[in-house]
Formats: sequence, structure tokens, C-alpha cells
Amino acid sequence: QVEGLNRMELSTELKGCYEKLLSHIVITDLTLTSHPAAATAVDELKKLAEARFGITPVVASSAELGAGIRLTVSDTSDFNPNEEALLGEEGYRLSATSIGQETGRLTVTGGSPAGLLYGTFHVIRLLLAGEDVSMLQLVERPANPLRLMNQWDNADGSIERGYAGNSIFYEQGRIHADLSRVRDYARLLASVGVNGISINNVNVHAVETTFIQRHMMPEMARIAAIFRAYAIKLYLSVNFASPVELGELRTADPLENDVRNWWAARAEELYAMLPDFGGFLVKADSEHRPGPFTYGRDHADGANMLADALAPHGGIVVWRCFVYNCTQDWRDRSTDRAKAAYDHFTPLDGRFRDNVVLQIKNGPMDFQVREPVSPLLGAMPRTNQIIEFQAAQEYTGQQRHLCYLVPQWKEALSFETYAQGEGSTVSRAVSGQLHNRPLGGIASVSNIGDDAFWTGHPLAQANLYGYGRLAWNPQLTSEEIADEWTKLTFGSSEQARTVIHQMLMSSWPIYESYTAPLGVGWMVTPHTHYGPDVDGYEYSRWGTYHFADRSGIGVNRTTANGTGYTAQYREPHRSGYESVTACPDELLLFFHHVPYEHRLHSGKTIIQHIYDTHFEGAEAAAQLLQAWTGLEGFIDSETYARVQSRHEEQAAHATHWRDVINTYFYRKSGIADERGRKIY
Ligand code: GCW
Repeated sequence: QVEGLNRMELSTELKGCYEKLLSHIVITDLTLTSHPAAATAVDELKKLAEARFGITPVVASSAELGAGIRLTVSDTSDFNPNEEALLGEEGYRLSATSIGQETGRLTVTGGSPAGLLYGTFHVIRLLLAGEDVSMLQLVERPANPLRLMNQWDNADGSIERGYAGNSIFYEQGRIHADLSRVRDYARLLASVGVNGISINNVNVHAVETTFIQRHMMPEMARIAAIFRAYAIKLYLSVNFASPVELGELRTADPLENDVRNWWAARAEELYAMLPDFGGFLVKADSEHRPGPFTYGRDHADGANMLADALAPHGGIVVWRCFVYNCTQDWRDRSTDRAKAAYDHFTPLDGRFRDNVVLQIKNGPMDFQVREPVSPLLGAMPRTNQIIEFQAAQEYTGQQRHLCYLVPQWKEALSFETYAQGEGSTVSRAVSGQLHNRPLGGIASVSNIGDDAFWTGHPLAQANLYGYGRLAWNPQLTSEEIADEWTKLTFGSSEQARTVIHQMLMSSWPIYESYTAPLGVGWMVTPHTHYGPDVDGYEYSRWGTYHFADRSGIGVNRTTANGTGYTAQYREPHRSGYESVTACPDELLLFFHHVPYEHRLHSGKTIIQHIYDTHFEGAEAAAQLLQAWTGLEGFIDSETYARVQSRHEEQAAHATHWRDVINTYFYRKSGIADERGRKIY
């Protein structure tokens, strides 16, 4: 509802040029529009022309001379025989000729209708941002074959770790009768290149277990049709114990023929209705979800069984690696949750089918504000892998605090695994490039709900946008993405753009500074994960400890005399993390237990670092509020008010965090703040 108010102003010249371009949409081959994604491309251009410029374009098939946007796919193109190879299926070429003149044209050539749609969205992005397109000549293709969105939506309409209202997919155990929000969502996702979506929570409860049953197929087809128009494939999270829980078999043993046939039959039925169905997403033997362990089988047995059922139809299995002991005894110092995924999965390298891809969280624990990068990424050269991010801000402020996560994701993607020497970044490992794998990519847990602003905190939309852009092109910088997003969202005011850009870029460090220090994590209220509770998880079964006592804090994960986690990294990380002096400050407490007087590279002691960052962090949170308040009148009032109230909450809550954390460590250590500030 804010469209229009925040639009970018265009010069008369630019506006004239855009209007001329949008006056005609020329499709070289009209049969193309029988393809849903190509039809959508035409439709999106029409929408833009009408909503933004008040003109109705002529849609024509002839290639006659005249200004306009020309849409084509490479196999119908006549000017470059190598185009198809160059573009791949999802790539596109944008090429401008004589723009500004009577015959000015912008040609979008897709490697397929999907590529055409992505190219069209690229053009729309440029026009909305007021970019000069007269010299445009570019080719793009996505770095990652799989660019997935994971909904953690439940059939009852709730969303696990959802911070923006209820599900747009379900209510009261059923799929929404009105799926218009789903259509809008598909549009949002396609505009940033997402090409697959799993529409139900990885914790698959009773009702969702039935989603793969025949009677649900028409409903699934309804949703798939919406996403198909945006070149997005539908995936379902499945319950590994389905054959048992649906009362059809007595076992779900992946090596039993009955079980294999049962899944093969489900796949047949699915593909009969949904020929382009993407596949299954599976959380198995994780946090009490059923899995192959029940039958003495391993993850490869489990994943391959499902993969074999899907393979004849071209489907894939996305198998999550979030596997650890969630009923650990806190007294047991030898078990280290951080080690679990690597220990479970690396021995299985080479055993997974080619249509299985392992989905690995960016860090070894669980989406904390700061974690090292998971050592499992890049560690299985004969296995497809994708990295999992969490746009939903479970541990990063729950869309009540501002936390632009793209910089965090960039750090993970640019991390050197050294799997094949230098240049073996996580980004290259997950794209499939590093080990020449047929599948790879990125997934994110979604941060949207039925909230009017989609993401609760309107600025959290930058995470959704940024996720898609980064999955398409991991080379983009956090700044570039923030810049694009602020231009497209708040284009009209330069001041708003500048301030919001700065707010986004500073937000992750600010959030980190007043919450858990130096990579230690987990000092949050159990269950909700919102707000400080330093010992909330200290004596629990989750494997999430900080071990603070009167003399020091941190987890000794060294190989010398700790849990041995550092050994999961390749050199030089292994010795870098192992050494208390070489270990980077921001991760020190993740790897080492050190005295409060230990000096960081920054020159500060641990305790002084805690005090300083918490005072500064709360101050910075207050400044975010101030910065936003200065934008009153520069952006539409509804967005303004919502963001304002979020930042009021953040500022107050950051003060609470500051005082709880500082007081806790002052009481534990008995060491006073050098600067004598108020600690309780
Ligand atoms: O972080 C934990 C969350 C759970 C989630 C789980 C997972 C879907 O607290 O809510 O369950 O991770 O990723 O499977």
C-alpha cells in the first residue's frame, strides 16, 4: 500500500525514454506466451507501464522497427548461435540499441522462459531505480542452481519461528481459499531469482504428513500453478515416518521393499498432478523427528530411498544436516554439539545419490548472531551441498530489532574452506563449482507472514530481498544490495536512502554488541529465544553452554585439551582457531575458555570488552531510533510509524540487554568497569 509514495523521482528525459520503451512489448514468438513464466514477463511489464507510467503498452509479435521492449528466448534468437550455451536455462542477456531514438529497443533474451522472466525483472529493477539503460549490454546467469525458500508454516496457520503474523498459506488446518497473498509472494521471490519453495515446516506434524496423500493433490496443484507462473518449483517437507504415521505400513525402514514401493507410489501420484514438482525437504533424526536411525540405518540409506522414489520424475531430496544430540547432559563436558553435523555426515561422503543435496546451516550450532562457519561446508567432495540461512530472525532480534543479515551471510559465503587450496570458498563449494557437483545452492528460512509489511519490521524486507540477490550472485556486496533495496523501496528521498542504508549496514554489529559477546551465543530466554537470560540454557539438555564462572568464560573447543572441534577445520583455520592468541576476537569465546582479564587483539580485556560493547551497543540502538525519527515526512506515514515503534522497542530492549549482561558479569567476576559506569 505504500507504492507511489516512496517512488524514485525521474527526470523528464528519463521518463520520456522509459515511456517510449514501454509503449511496445514485442514478443518474437507469440507461442512463447503459452509458457506461464513468459506470460508473466509480459504481464509484469504491463503492470509496470500501467502502475508507474499510466500507459498501456501494445503487445505485438512482429519484430517491426520501432521503440519497445523485445522479449525472446535464445533458441528463437537469430543473432548469436552460442547464446544458449552462454545463458544456460536461467540466464539472460539485456541489450539496448538506439535508446532515446524512435527505434530505441531493449532486448531481453532468456535462456528459457524462466531466464526471460529474470531478465524482465532485472529491467524492471533498473527502471524503478531510475537507471540509465541506454548503453545496457549485459549477460547474467545465476551462480547457484538451487535458490530455495523454506517456509516453516504449519497447517494450523502458525509459523514456527515466525515473526510477521500468521501463514499466508494455511488457516485452521486447510490451505487458504484465497491465495492472492501467495501470488504476491511468488512475485516477490521471482523478482529476486528464487526458484524453489518448500511450503510447510520441516517439523512435519500430523496434518502436514497428509500433504503427500492423493486427496491433497488438487490443493497442491493449486499452489504449484501459482508458483509455476513465476518459475518457482514446489517442494514439500515430508515426515520420514509417513508410511507408519498414515497407518499404511508397520515400518518406515528405508531398506524395506514395501517402504521403498510406498514412497515410489507417492511420487507417482505427485508427479501425475505436478509434473514439475521439485522434491522433498527432510529433517530426520533431528530434534525428535523420526528418521532412519530407528531402524539402524544411516542418513544415506534414508535420503537415497526417497531419492530413488523421486529420480524417475526428475525430483530431488534436500536432506538437512541439523543433526545433534538434543538430550545431552550438561555435566558431560566431552559431547560438543558443534561437532555433531560433521561427525554424522562426513563418513557418508560418496554414498548419497546425485539427486540428493545436503542442506547445512551456516554455522555449526544454530543461527546465532555470531558463529564460525560450519566445517562441514566443502568437506564432502563427492556430495551435493547447499548452505541454509535463516532470514527469520530467531536469534537476531525477531524482526523487532533491526538486523540486516546480508553481511553475515557474505562472511559465510566468502569463507575459505581450503578444501582444494586457496580459493575454495564456501560460495564455490555450495554452488557445485568447487567439486564439480551436479547440484548445489542456497536455502533460507523465510521471514514473512500475513503482516501488512510482510516481515513485521519493514526494513527486514531487505533480508528477503538480499537473500535472493545473493543466492543469484554471491559476488554482490552487502552495500550494493542495501543500496539497490533502499532505492527500490524508498527511492523518492535521497535523505531517506542514505539514512536507511547506514541503519542497515550498522545493524548487525549493533545487535551483536549488546547481546551475547565474542561468539559465545545462547544467552537468551529459553523457548522464545527473545531477550536476555544468561543462564537460560546453561544447565539444559541442548548442548548450548558458556561455562562462565567467577574467573572466566567460554567453551574450550581446542584439540589440545578441549572438545576437539577445531580439528574439523583445515589448515590454516585449524591452528588459527586452536591458538588462543591467533583466534579472531569475535570468535574467541566460541573456541576458548579464558579469564576475564585475558586481553583481546583490540587491547581490551574480556570483561572490559563486555562492558564497553554493551554500553556502546545500547547507545547505538538509541541512535538508530533517532536516525529514523529524523525521517518523518520523508516516507509514507504507515511505514514510518511501524518502523518507529520497532525502534522504540529495540532501544528500550537493548538497554535491558545491556544491564542484564553487564550486571551478570560484574557479579560473576567482581571486576569493576574501568570507566565507572552504572552497573547494577
Ligand atoms: O533453531 C531451531 C529452532 C527450531 C527449528 C530447528 C530446525 C524448525 O529453534 O524451531 O525447527 O532449529 O532448524 O530444525
